[in-house]
Amino acid sequence: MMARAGLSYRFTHAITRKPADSVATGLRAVDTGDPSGDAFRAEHELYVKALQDAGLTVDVLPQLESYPDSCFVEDPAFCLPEGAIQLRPGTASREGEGKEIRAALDARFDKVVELPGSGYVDGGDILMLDDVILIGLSARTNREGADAFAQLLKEWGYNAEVCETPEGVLHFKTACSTLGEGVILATEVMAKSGFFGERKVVVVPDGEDYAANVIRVNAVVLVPEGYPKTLAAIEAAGFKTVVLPTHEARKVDGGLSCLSLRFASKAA
Ligand code: CIR
Repeated sequence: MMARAGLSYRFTHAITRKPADSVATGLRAVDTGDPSGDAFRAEHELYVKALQDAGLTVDVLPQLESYPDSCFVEDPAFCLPEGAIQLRPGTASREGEGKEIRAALDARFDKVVELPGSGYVDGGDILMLDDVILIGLSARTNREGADAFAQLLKEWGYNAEVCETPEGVLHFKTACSTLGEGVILATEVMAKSGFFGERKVVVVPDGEDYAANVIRVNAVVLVPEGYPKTLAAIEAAGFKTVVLPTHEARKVDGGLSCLSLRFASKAA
């Protein structure tokens, strides 16, 4: 079955959530200091403005103190023009975020379904390419969840493939992104994984792996601040960029993609 074109539509909307003060206790692999709620909210405002400047209507949900990582809205849901899927994040402190984001999905989509079964999928493990949606197994996304999600996507007319996120990488998309026009940005390890077949890959220069997580939003690619070699590589590949600070998000392993759910409304 051929997938519908995944990335050739214009995004019209995004859902975000203001970082809570409790983000200071957010999950992280390595402790490099606690993020500050105030500083994170200031960076978040710039992020929301960049999405608006790219032409999106942005819903900013209120901060949710009971879920320290809840500003990373990419993980509890996945959005397609046909509808949204409420996911089940695969770590105890975040599992309930699916229910928390449900009302925001219902407000924007006629069709919202919950991930079938009892497996786990984090949205950060889902990479949408033009002809296939890749689902990375990780410490957060298990086989049961990935298979159930792939089956659901197939029922909606999309090609889906399950692959292994490389060892030590939090989410599949921590190490790769789509730049648009069929081009992928990936760390060297991810680029060598074989997941991308013959597709064109821009490899993230040495020492800048964090910058593998960028987002293409309509005419521009949003790139994290502080990664000049990656920025130059993306621009050399012909993409227009906007640089944004992610210093607070980074302290709790967050990047640009995890801070929003981007989608095209059905009418667009
Ligand atoms: C977590 O560990 O779940 C958060 N501290 C960071 C989530 C980042 N999300 C993403 O990469 N999709």
